[in-house]
Amino acid sequence: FDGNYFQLPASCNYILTSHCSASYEDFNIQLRHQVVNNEATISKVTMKLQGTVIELTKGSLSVNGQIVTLPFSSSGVFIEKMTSYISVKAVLGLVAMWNEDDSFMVKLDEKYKNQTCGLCGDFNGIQVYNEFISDGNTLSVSDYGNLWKMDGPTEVCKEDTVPLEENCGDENFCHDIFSSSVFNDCRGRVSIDSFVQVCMKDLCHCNGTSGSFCLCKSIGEYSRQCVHAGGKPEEWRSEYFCPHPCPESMIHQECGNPCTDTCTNPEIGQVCEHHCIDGCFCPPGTVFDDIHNTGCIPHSECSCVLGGKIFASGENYTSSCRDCTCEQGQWNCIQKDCPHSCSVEGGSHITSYDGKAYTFHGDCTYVLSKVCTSLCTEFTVQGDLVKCGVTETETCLKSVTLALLDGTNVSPKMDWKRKLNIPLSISNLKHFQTENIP
Ligand SMILES: [Ca+2]
Repeated sequence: FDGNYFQLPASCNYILTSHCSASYEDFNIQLRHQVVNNEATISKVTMKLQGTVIELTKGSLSVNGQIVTLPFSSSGVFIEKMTSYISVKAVLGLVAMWNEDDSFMVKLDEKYKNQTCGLCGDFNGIQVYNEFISDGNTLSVSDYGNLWKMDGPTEVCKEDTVPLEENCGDENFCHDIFSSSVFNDCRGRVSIDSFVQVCMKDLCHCNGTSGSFCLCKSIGEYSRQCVHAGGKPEEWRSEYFCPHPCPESMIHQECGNPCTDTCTNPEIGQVCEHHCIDGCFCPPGTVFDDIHNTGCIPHSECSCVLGGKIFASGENYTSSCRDCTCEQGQWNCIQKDCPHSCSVEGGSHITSYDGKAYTFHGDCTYVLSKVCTSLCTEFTVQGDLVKCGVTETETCLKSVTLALLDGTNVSPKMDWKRKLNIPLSISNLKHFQTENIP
């Protein structure tokens, strides 16, 4: 938290940070290192956030022992997958991000200043106090690491015996790397001193070659810290220098928008509240195809989904009420004239034009339907509901009256059944006795 950069090459489980100066521990974050194919990675992160236990491993996530899928939200904890990172937010004032590989970041609210311990230090604003210099004593990195090692119940983890204090590189060479013009915007935001020290140690692992490989992790971390401090490093990776592989159709960026525009959410990047992050992103002008999950495509090629079926861009579907075309992942619809019906059944069961069914026991003449929007009423349908049994709830539709504006005859033999369909094509004023209505 205080800006010190150091290197701890070990495959143990460590307390990264915990809330240790209060009687109740708001948070405790532990992470386990692992070396896979000579590459250091983080294999597991365990977070206790106000009693909620979150366990993150590559490709799997559990909360209080239950496997969950993302996005997840419960008990003041919100976990989501963003471009290249899994983000865990806790209302207590903590945001953590893991790239499911070698980078884990935790950002704490100011209220925890001077109240934390673990590898991240005491958050007192002073770089080496009380981490590597405490009560007048100086601690080596491995001593400091040992302080925060947390073995599992049946585990005795030994740190690798790498000569931590050895320097192999030239200080000026390392200084030049972090002072390079691609990091101009980082100057004054992140101190390069501790990065230069680690760089000199890194060079012990370069096997005397001029290859840049052994420095990529440190330069990558400097770049991330710069972004975290509000800077914008230029793209310093290339095909030949610390290349960062990305899935096909994606590109690597040091400072990209973590909220990915997708086919179903094409403008989320514009309302993103997170600062930029490094990782693989869709190139400008494209969005992530979250329908086929195949990569980045131009927005115009996005498919649409309806009732679980996928429609390609430009495909149509037609229903009784509208004609729709899939355009840029959205349905563009033209409304059609669309007949709906309203019915009275059994003398008391009414179903409205919009499908709402209800029961009403009347004993009077009622307006079943009329035009309300124009001054001249084009039609009115009235129904006489009367009691027709021994109990209050036995009612019948005794007669229906259709009142229209002009005087064309309507056949009384017209099959009314129990439904009246609109729009009506008759224009008349007529009264029916509804013998044929039960
Ligand atoms: Ca400190």
